[in-house]
Amino acid sequence: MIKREMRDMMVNDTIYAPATPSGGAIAVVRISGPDAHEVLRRVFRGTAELKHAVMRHGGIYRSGVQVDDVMAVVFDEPRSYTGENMAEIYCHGGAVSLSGVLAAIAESGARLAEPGEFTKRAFLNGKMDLSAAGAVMELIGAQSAAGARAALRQLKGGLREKIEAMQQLLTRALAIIEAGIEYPEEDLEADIRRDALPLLEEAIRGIEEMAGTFASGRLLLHGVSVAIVGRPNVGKSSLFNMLVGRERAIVTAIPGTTRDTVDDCIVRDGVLLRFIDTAGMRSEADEVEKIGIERARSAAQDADAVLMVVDRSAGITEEDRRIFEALGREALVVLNKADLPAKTNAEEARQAFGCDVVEASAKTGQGREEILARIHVPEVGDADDVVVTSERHHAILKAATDSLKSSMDAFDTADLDCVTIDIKEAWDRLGEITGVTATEEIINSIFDTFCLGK
Ligand SMILES: Nc1nc2c(ncn2[C@@H]2O[C@H](COP(=O)(O)OP(=O)(O)OP(=O)(O)O)[C@@H](O)[C@H]2O)c(=O)[nH]1
Ligand SMILES: [Mg+2]
Repeated sequence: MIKREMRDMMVNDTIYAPATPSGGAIAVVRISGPDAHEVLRRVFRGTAELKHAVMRHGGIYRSGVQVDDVMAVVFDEPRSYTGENMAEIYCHGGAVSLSGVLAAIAESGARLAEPGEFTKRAFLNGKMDLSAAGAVMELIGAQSAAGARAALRQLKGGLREKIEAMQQLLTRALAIIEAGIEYPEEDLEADIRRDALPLLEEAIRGIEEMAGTFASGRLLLHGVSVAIVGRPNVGKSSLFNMLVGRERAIVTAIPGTTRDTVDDCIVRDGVLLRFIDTAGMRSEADEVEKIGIERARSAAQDADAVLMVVDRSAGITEEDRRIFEALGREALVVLNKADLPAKTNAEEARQAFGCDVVEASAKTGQGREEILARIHVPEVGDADDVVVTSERHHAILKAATDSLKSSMDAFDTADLDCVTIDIKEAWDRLGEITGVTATEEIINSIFDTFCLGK
């Protein structure tokens, strides 16, 4: 309903946008809307007639002057990304030629698209459901192969299929219960229970299972964050550089070098690991350093894993113990500077902290593999399964489960009207994932996060 209203509002204009980041050899400009082919014809003179999905060579002209030599293609509605008439121009990526092409298009009756407007139109025209549309951005932003695979799964409609299967169970349960409401005199209550409850139970199980994949999904897409903490000068930044494989953070012999958190990623076994270097923690710090220490603390709280760095050549100090206690969570203790004479050892550290310990040297690279292997990566499900990757979807699944549980409770009070209200509520919540029941506000908020030209 909402979808149709939104579509009616936007069908009448034709939009355009560059679809590629600036600075490349080739830039792709997209045009979509009822006049897309017309707009292209006004600016393009090709060697042959434009035809659905056939690439043509030609020039783009602005006020009679050629601004670029390009390839162009048109797509007939509904056989296009957006479901509307579309055109794409593959022009040179130089700033001057590209802006000439864009100006020519703008002068021919198209308006610059808003971020995400192409995909929004694809959604409104029924080319993809809302979960697939959201996955487009996740795919573009994915930083690991596994994350990209998870997004691609959703793009192909994997999540929609599961949601629709759950909604079907609820529809069947509703039909049974509503029949009972219509014929109250027949005293069908026992039958209704027998037939409807298993459907609700199955739906709850299915939805909870989906919600349970969020831990994996979050990991696949956003990776595992690993905060590196410890007192000043123990070699946190050196270790950080050693782990990410480049000189990213500043290292000096002066305690208090790192003042703000710095992060960088690597991909290991298909999973993204995001390391966060932090300011050394100490009590007598100046104003700036204090802020840095506060950030270090919150990074350590929020991270999926913590590396607590101790200078093996200095031994375990009171300050190390205090920092560890303040962490209040498990960490992998790294005894750094293993290339220097030792003042402590792994056994002693294990006893002092009660944690897993690795001896390493940021200077020689010793211990890198061991650290990476011991970072606890929570069990990641098979990336080829459908996994929930979005916080919003996770919250919706939780809310739907709650509604269904309360519908089961309402059964006990034998108030069938209440039961159906809760089931309908759950059905609607699920529909917010695929978009059938999403409000205009929800739809807009999703596309607002998109990049231009997508
Ligand atoms: N020999 C040796 N020196 C190291 C090693 N790791 C770091 N260092 C030295 O220790 C000093 C401090 O290193 P940083 O990496 O800046 O230490 P940090 O923990 O980040 O220090 P802050 O940012 O001040 O908290 C530098 O002089 C490094 O060269 C190591 O494994 N072996
Ligand atoms: Mg540092």
